[in-house]
Amino acid sequence: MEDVLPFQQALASAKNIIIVAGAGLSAASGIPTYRGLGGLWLNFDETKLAKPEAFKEDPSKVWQFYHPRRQGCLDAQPNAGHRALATLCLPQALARIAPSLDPQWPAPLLVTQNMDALSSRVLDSAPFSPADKAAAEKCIREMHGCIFETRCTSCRHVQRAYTPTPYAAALDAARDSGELVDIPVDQLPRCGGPDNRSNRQGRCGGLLRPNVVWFGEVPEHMGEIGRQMNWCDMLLLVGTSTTVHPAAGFAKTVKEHGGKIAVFNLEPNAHVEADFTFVGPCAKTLPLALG
Ligand code: BV8
Ligand code: ZN
Repeated sequence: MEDVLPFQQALASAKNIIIVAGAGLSAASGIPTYRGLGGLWLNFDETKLAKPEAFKEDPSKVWQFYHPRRQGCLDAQPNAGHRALATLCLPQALARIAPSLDPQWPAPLLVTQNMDALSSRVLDSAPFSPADKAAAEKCIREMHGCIFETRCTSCRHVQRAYTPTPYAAALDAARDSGELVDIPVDQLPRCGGPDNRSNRQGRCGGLLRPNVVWFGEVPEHMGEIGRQMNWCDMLLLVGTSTTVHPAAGFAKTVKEHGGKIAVFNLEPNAHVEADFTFVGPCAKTLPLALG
């Protein structure tokens, strides 16, 4: 692994740090990445499923793509890479690792493309205290949404819960059949649950969708992220192929403003002019580099 000292010296003089994480960060937690070996998309065609038109046309099929993934994310545990990044968001760690941070911007922005919420869920266990959790959570931006959230296509009510897909009896049956089933739309997850046709629980009964950002949809927090990228002088790209926009363009913006780039990946990233490249599983390289 590349010598960490020059990177740590650059961190120590950085004023505005941003971390952009991708599926490689959660690989050690058992969640398949999208591209590359065993990539998720290899079995599904992203242009056919992860987009609003696909949901409009065949919500049953799109829900059958997300339902098992939500369970997979629920079963996954955060890894040492999530812990190392969360620690970097803590004031006490920053005082030691990055003492030159701009006081207006006291902590890194942890921008994750991942929908598994593992960068938040890692804060629910040791060594993090409730105060640590409160501090670190302020840094996290789930730019591609969260698989534990559903959004009602009628009233837009968003619900987040670290549970399996809600109101999913028909999805469970389809999954257990091992076949792709044409589930009638009124048996798909509905706003307020199956017994809510009469709006008894104050929810409308509308069709729910996974509250993730599909292709062609605007990612979350893009205004803030876009602005902060202009001030960023140290960008950490962790476990991302930088093939999905707009995240794919962040490194170029930082470079254009004279910032430095550190890549944490299983292989060097040909798309990025990195100043530091740590090749290896980021569950190992992050704790070593952020020491
Ligand atoms: C938008 C949720 C406009 C759904 C996802 C410009 C040019 C070309 C195309 C476009 C463009 N602008 C927009 C587009 C269209 C499109 C796009 O980029 N298409 C691509 C395919 C070309 N983008 C959009 O539509 C986006 N919307 O641009 O709106 C806009 C923008 C800004 C402001 C206003 C308006 C919306 C994109 C969101 C799509 N949703 N996911 C779902 O997952 O079901 S994308 C999906 O890919 C995931 O979110 C994932 O995170 C993301 C990126 O993939 P990675 O995370 O990088 O994962 P990948 O598997 O690719 O790579 C893993 C990496 O980790 C590899 O490098 C591997 O080597 C490494 N690795 C593996 N194991 C480890 C490891 N590294 C370290 N340790 C390990 N153990
Ligand atoms: Zn509703």
